[in-house]
Amino acid sequence: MKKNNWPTHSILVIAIVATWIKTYVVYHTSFDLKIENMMQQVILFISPLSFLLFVYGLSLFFKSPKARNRYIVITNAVLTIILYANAVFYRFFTDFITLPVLFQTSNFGDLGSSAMESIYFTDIFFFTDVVFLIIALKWLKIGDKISVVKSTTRRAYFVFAAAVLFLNLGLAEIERPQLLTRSFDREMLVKNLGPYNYHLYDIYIQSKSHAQRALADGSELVEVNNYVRSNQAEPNAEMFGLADGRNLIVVSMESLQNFVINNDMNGYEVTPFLNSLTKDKDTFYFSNFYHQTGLGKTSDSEFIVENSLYGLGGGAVFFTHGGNKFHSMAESLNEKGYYTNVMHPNNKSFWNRDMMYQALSIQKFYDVNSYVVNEGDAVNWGMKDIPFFEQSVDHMAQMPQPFYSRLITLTNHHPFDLDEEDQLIPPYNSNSRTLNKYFQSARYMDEALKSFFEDLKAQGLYDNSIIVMYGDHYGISENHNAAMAQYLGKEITPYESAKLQRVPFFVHIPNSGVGKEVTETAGQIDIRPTVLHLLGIETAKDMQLGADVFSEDHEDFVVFRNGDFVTDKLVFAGNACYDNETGLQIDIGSCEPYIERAAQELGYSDQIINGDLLRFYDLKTGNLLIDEAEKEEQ
Ligand code: GP9
Ligand code: MN
Repeated sequence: MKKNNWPTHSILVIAIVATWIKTYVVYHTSFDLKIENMMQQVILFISPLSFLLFVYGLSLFFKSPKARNRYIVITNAVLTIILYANAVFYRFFTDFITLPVLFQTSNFGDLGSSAMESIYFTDIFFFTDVVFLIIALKWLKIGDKISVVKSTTRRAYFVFAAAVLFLNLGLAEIERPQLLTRSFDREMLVKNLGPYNYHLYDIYIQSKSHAQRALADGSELVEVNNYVRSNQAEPNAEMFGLADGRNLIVVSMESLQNFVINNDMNGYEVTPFLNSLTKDKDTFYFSNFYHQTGLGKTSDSEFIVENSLYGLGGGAVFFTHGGNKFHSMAESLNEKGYYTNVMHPNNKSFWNRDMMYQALSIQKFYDVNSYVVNEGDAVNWGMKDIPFFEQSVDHMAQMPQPFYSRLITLTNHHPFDLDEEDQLIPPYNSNSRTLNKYFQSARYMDEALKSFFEDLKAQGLYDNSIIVMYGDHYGISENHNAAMAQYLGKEITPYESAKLQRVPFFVHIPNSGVGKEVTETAGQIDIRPTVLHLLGIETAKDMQLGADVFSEDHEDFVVFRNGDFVTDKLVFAGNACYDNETGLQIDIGSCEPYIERAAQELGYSDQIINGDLLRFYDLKTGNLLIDEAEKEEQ
């Protein structure tokens, strides 16, 4: 037998290094990860390490060399299988595996017969390190010895592993602030956390949702249903069906706040096209309309529009509850014979859209792969709005009609960078570069919208469509209050901050002649019933928390995701009550009844989502399927 001079824990080091290198190689060979700078490269490199240190480090607890070696080989094999499964999945879906897809068999329908085709002979190399470890153990006898590890040494080892994890998270936080709470892109998670930590994180998120769902009691729906029914708003007879049968085009205007509308910046009009619509005979312009999003930002606004429910308080519902049952606006329109789709030139896994859109019954997602992004056509977060609209209209021209297309713009996104040729007005002059650029970027979006309308006309799609546009959420956060105060010429109190959450909302119905400014206090949650009624679709049975803005019964009451609210008379923000007219602080007593109502409404929405309660609701009949709930419970 060969003499073995290898230090006792060599096999541990070899396993870590081999898996680490393999993972890093797989990053570059099997996944198409966009690496934009050196820092991202560094994060990518160290990202698998912390997990590997932990998982292989458990081998330090073993006393027999045989058991220890077996543990290391099995761990290595399992990690290899996880990595390989992701690589094969990626060949199909350009996405990483998330727990729910393993249970969504429909996804694998596509896989079936062609699965074999996506397995290559060269995939053997995925298992190189497994073979290598076995050789090291069996023939080189590297793992034959073991010595009891002192608990102080072990502790030092795990402290080191933890330090690597925190270094990793710290760098990721610098590179992608709020990665774990906000930026829910699977690709970003994998890039920043490594594939193994990503799976742990995914399991955590999914099991939390799963547990809440399992604990939910279908009878909770009784109270929610009573609330929804008692707040029902009857459609306005004159408006109902006004746009019957037309195509529905919904545009999400990235980060557009209402303060730029009909306003100028150092003498430059910021949104000339939208300003013209505020006075247009075919356009309803809602000037007291609020976004209601939380951490899920754009995705929250999508969620609110599709479901007329609130997003969640603690994260992006698109990410945490993509497996729920929903009754979306798309579903109602599918039933009416519409071809439903979303157009957004970004990575499809961003905000978990690819999964969520299935849950929302959206028939087709035109993601970045449906667009040709030529040299010079991208800036900031991706494809510029003008070419995006242009190619989207080309897609629309090919669609069966009527269609429902929801378009999500991207250029007017923080940090609001623009190419020189797209800067149609000069920047503002405050101490906030963000605000300074915001005006230019909003000006560009306005230009893009104008060309969008022209494209629609040129393709003959304009007259038979209704175009709905809304700002998705704020673009200028409270960090820029000083600059905002300079621009608006007044101090930004909590009252002003709340009023700054107004986003423009337009409903443009070509050749209708009924347009006007609507000053009702309303919010994104009202979009769905308002629009469906215009298309002549009843919503009386929908489990929704919004109401048709044109209805006599519509209440001037908008709830923010944090529990603040606005009515036509009051504003509740920063724990204080204000007179909506004057902005003066008033006795909290005036706000109290609404504070409760706001909490109640958010609570009902959370209950529906966390308990996945719509699985107990029959949309056709409006019946609660409580018996089914009880059956499921048993
Ligand atoms: C990403 C885009 C922007 O695809 O929708 O997301 P946001 O950061 O605004 O939520
Ligand atoms: Mn957005």
